[in-house]
Amino acid sequence: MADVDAALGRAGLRNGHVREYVRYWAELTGAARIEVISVSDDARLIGEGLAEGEILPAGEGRYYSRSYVKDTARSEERTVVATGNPADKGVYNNWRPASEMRPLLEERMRGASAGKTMYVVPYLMAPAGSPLERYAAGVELTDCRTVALHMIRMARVGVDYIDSLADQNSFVRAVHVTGDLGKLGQGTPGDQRYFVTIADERTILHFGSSYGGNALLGKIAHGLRQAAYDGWASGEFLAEQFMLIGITDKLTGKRYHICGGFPSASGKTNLAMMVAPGALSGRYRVDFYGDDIAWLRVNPDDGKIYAINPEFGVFGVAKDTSEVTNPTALASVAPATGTLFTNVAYNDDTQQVWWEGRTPVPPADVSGWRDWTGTLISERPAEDAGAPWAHPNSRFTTTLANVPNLAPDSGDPKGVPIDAIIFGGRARDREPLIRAITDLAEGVYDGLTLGAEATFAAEGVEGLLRYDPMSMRPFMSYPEGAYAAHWLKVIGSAASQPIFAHVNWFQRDPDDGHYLWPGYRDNLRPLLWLLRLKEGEARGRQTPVGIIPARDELNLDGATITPEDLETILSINTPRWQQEMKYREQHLEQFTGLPQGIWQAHRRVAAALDAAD
Ligand code: OXD
Ligand code: MN
Repeated sequence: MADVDAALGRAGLRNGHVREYVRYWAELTGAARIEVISVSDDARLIGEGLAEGEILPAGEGRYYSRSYVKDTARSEERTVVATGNPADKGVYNNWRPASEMRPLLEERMRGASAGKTMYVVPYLMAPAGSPLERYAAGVELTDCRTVALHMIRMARVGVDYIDSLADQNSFVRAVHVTGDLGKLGQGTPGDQRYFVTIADERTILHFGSSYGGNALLGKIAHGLRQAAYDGWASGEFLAEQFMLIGITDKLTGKRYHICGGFPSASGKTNLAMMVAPGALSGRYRVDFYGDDIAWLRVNPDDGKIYAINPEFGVFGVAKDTSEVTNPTALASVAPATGTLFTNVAYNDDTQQVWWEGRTPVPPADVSGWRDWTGTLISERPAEDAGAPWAHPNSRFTTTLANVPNLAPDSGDPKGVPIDAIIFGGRARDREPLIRAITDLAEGVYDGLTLGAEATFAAEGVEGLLRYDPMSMRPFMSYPEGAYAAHWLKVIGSAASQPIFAHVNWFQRDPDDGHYLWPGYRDNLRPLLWLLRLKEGEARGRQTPVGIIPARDELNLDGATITPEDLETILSINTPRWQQEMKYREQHLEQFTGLPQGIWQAHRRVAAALDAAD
């Protein structure tokens, strides 16, 4: 049995509530040793991980790890939000009673860390001094060293964050136990894994994975699920899966901030790390604040909405990251950045890493290269010859400080004022390049009906989206009707209202399938139009689904797009929209207690489409 008090004492951890919490879980999980982690432990932990073979060197100051083959992604089916109140059940939160889940998780975790070290990781999911600091502190207990290394990159980690709490008991208790990964029946009816947020007890219990999305508990479980619940319960803030950027007009000196949600694989990280296209870079600069989470509150002093990125790093998808799609990301994972790569391809001889899309074709000389499962490329069986070298969900983990265009004020505890909130799906038709929405209920309605084309087309329901409200479907922690009402209340209380917009970079030509809009850096152009519209410097064209740019209002200097393609992405296909409205109605009908304002917005848009027909 670990000597908990001695370990906590050595680390100078005085918070009595934390000490009691660590003692309880150390005993239950049977951990052999306790180690309290601060950021200053990084080099030592890296050295130990290398010595144990848990991580491999990936060139100067970069590291590589492979996860268990059946443990490479989040599992939505095994993820549960539990509370003591059945009224907290929503459509997407997989609600279960806390009284059922806690004993279940304790049973799975009992003795499951025997012989292992339990790392105590005190962390803060906010810049220190933030007005939301009391929701940001947590202590992750993990029996996996690589998870501790990731946490050091993704959160502010150190004992002081937890010892200096005004309310010593106001921290999230976040317990991660890996379990015996080879015996958990991942994806089978006997699946042993459970990823549970007991939201009204501010306790997270994750068992059965060491993949980041399941195991870095500060990020998704705390930063999104728990924080969304806290924001609702306190009435104080919103926690959303949003990117956050700043745009500076160097000519006028004005600075703007935009945040927004995009379902997976809709280009959120690329947008967050965007640099201005060459022809516009003399005038505009884009600054990065965050690519995945924003917490939003209204500052009572000036009535503006302020956003912070609670994270300290980026846990980005490697696939398709290249000099063309995201040069900023590549610079952020350059040598000497301390980056951890997971499940990309790795070369034993050269310590290089590679993933699909990094270069147009894989390295020609395959010697030394292993795929993400650890199999030598040269020895893969013939039937696997075309299989990807990297896992599609392979990742890079790097700190914000490594992002070259990190905003100079990114650590400002009060956050930055928000001018616009955008939602972006992935739609091959119907959705124009951008449509602006000036009414709050209509903006929230648009977020609730956000979606991306998924496999539905293959299943025969052509044009039906996989709806992903506000891009929060996997992270919803309370009922959707209350979620919409909370949005209306929080944003509605701001004296200075943001403009909303829906964007779509993915329209295609129905005949040859080419993308109509060049995307990537050029995505700045519609955002500049949106800001000009808000400033009253552009008027756009009102349509039933929002205001779209008049053709001559988009700054297209240096852009390559044909007049025909431009025409298509700046027009509204009324019959397709009318079809979409029927799907939306079914989608919204699932949500009990949806505010009347949202239904009114839906009916207004439907009636305007019918009138335009
Ligand atoms: C996610 C992530 O799964 O950010 O959304 O990792
Ligand atoms: Mn995410």
